[in-house]
Amino acid sequence: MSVTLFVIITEICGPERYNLSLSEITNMTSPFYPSTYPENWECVWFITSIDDGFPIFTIIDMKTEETNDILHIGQGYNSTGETTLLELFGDLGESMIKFEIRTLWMQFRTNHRVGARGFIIHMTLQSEYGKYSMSEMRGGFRQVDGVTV
Ligand SMILES: [Ca+2]
Repeated sequence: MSVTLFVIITEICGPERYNLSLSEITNMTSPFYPSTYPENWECVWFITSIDDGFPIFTIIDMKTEETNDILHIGQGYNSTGETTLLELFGDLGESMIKFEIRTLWMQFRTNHRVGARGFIIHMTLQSEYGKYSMSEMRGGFRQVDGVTV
């Protein structure tokens, strides 16, 4: 006797595509936030700027397992390692990240066992690059290239 399980990934990860504009703030969260995200999971999202501006992400809250459950942010539409700009994980305070790049991908990948509540991020565009001053980030964070934190 066999049992088949059906999992609808898009419902758990939320929308796959987000359009950022100058006039709106878009909320993005990890699956089930603020409840624990699933283990051995992967979500991929694509972010496009529909107005002429620069993406700004404000991390309102983030807690993931250090070094194992990682939010990757990269340039363009191809979520591969060589386009990665940032890897975020751990316990981050409220932090702001600004990009000079108009199209971004995000991937949240978790491993087995230890989980946490995940993250909530406000995303929007600003008309001028460098308009805001940045807060300090704590927790785990690796910067690759071309991003101001
Ligand atoms: Ca984990």
